[in-house]
Amino acid sequence: MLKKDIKDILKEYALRFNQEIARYFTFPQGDERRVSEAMHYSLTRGGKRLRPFLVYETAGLFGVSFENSLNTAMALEMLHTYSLIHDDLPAMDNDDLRRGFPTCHKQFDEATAIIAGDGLLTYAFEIMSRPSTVSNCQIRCRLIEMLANAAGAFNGMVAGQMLDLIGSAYSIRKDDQEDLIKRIEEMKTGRLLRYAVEAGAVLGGANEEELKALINYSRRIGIAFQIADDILDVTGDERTVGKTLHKDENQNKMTFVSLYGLDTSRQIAVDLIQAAQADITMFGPRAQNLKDLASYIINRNH
Ligand code: GRG
Repeated sequence: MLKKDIKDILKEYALRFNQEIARYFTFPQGDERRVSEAMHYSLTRGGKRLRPFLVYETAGLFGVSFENSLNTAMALEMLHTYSLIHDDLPAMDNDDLRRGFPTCHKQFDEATAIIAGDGLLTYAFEIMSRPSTVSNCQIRCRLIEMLANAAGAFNGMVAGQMLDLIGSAYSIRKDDQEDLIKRIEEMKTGRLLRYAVEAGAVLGGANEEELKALINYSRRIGIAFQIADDILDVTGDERTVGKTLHKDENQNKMTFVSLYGLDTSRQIAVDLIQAAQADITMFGPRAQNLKDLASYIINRNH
């Protein structure tokens, strides 16, 4: 039988995932309905669903079903979507286009977009705290703490965003620039990708050795993902990527591409992906989708 392409496997998962979103929404009758609509708008306009897929595939290594990984996957996608809404705001990246559609503040208004982000962030934790996410309280608390840590201000996504906004990479020695860029990218983009894999492993009851291997895999794909994003910013097609491009260059942002150029950056990403694939050989053919996804991450066009 012909092997299915990872792009199609991801699309099929995204379709299934998208069909479940309605179950997570209620739209109040009063004027407050507007914020639910804005949350729903941003969650349902496009999105590759990479993070949910990573949760599903990693948990699947240990026999966890789609249904039993769905709450964790959904909460993570909501949290990711909040970060995109806030990142697009005029005070941050000031973007009009996200996932090929008007950004939340363009479709609604700025204040609504801010609280839609807040709403998605809060709802993510409500979903995680539900007994249906995982019946074992200890595992549930562990997953919630891990998510707060990955998204948070000390060593997580919010910290990465702060560093990125300060944009201090230009003011330091060249030798230290790569370290700083890696730190920003590991926190800003990497921590949620890592959470996806780690949460899947915890849901599946992975042992220490398995968890370590999966964390290594996720850290490497996290950096490669960001490098691919930086490359797309320079070489991509705006209609396909679905967001404004050349922003890094226009904002004079320090990235792997500005530091090393396109070819070396591509090579660094390829090496990372090969190492990530080697990290998970212990899982044998069951991890084929995770291996293929790693390659897809650097070969994607959006
Ligand atoms: C506002 C606290 C706060 C954080 C924002 C995630 C983030 C931090 C900013 C987004 C800026 C950005 C474009 C980062 C590059 C990596 C990234 C997260 C890309 C978007 O993820 P994809 O490609 O997007 O998985 P889809 O739309 O497919 O979900």
